[in-house]
Amino acid sequence: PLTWTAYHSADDHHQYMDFIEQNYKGLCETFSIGTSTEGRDLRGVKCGLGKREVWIDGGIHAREWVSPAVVSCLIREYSQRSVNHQDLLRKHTIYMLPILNPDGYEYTRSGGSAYRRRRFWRKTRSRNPGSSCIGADPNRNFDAHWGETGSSMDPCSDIYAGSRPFSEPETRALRDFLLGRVHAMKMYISFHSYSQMLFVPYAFSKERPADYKELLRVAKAGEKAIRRTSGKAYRVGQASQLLYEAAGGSDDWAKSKAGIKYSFTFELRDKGRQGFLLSASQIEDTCTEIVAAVDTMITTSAEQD
Ligand code: 0X9
Ligand code: ZN
Repeated sequence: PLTWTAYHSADDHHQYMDFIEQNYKGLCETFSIGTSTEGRDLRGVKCGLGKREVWIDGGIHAREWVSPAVVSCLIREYSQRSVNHQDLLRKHTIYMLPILNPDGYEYTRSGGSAYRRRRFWRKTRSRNPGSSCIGADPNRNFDAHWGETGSSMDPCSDIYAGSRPFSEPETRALRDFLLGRVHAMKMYISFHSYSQMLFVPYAFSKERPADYKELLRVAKAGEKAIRRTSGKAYRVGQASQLLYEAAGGSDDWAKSKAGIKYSFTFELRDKGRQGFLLSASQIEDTCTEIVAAVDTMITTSAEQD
């Protein structure tokens, strides 16, 4: 059903996940955390039998197409792998949700005469009372220094934080799911694009968590695995240092509010040549380097807790 030489619809992703569940009974199953504003299922696949849990999401921002592609590729990887080398999946359970913002994603795919305007959509597709502008930036909508740095209170802005923390059903669904599993959840990874970076908290300011060095150690091990695998360079550090300060993000919330020790955000390929329009021919190689990074980050963090 899915291939990794093209970008696919949210429906295709759902069908692929159903297919995985039917074919890999016992080791992987689908799960749902809720529904989007337009009623789309927020569906993912969990693989593994372990007590130590890892969360992976993609598609928070609509136009960052390589992100859902890589997360569905991770589903392929971990579902196939569980047959042979089961070690990682005996100790861990990995939750993978490819498209957290399916309404936005489908909007960017809806093309037509408004192609350019739609293809570069970033936000959700919720209505804003009193404004004709649509949507909020899901990665400014989490309750972690909400509305402070790097976000806007203007519903027409691309970085609109929303009318209140968790105003969006998509971010609420993620919040409720993760809060229900905090006892076991050890790692949070979110995939964005582009610029080839790997962030450790915090992003809202240059403040660092007490265990910053440990998180940096794990991130650097991930970065090294990428370099070994594809030769690609990813910069490692705080988003507030490497990119800009921005509050209300999922990574900061996972770390500071949900108490998930290891929290990371990836910016996938490339460094700007194609940007959001990354050629689908790069999905497979991006996936390969990210599998190496995720494997390494999971195993190298497990030594610590
Ligand atoms: O601004 C963002 O949300 C991310 N960059 S993107 O170009 N994909 O929009 C960076 C996220 C870093 N983490 C936080 N800002 N919390
Ligand atoms: Zn993004």
